[in-house]
Amino acid sequence: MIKQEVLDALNKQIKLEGDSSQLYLAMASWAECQGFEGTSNFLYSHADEERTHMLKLIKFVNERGGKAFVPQIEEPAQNFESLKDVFSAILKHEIFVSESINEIVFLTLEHKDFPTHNFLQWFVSEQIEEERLARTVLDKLEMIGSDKGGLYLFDRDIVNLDVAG
Ligand code: OFO
Repeated sequence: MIKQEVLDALNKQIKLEGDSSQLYLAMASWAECQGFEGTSNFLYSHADEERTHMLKLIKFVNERGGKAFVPQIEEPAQNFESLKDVFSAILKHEIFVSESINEIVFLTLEHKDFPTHNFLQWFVSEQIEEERLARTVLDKLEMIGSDKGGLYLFDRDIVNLDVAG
């Protein structure tokens, strides 16, 4: 049976993954309205990925004899200055999510909860990938600056960057 403290932390993480999904969804919608079709598709699909992260946690908690808490949907940021602004916010958010995962991993060690520790390794690897992806995209956007042609090509080619699981 899973310890209450670990259960609480996992339920908090469920909410964080749900919030992540909403954030990507709002960014996708913003990008779509700005005419960045490739970027919006990338972000829509990422919103779905975040939802699968949330589901993974919900199922694990329930399988381990806990009760997953399905959180209320929070309103994410809706307006962004630029694509660079979007991806800076993504990187900041993913670093925050990684820290949250790392804290739960630490908690599982304190409680000698090795099954949860083992389960969370997937999230540890996933966060490395998500941060890497956000940094790669951001580096490209830094190079492009406000060059319209560059942004057009970026939006066309971003589909090739979506390698996160
Ligand atoms: Fe769930 O990986 Fe991003 O937040």
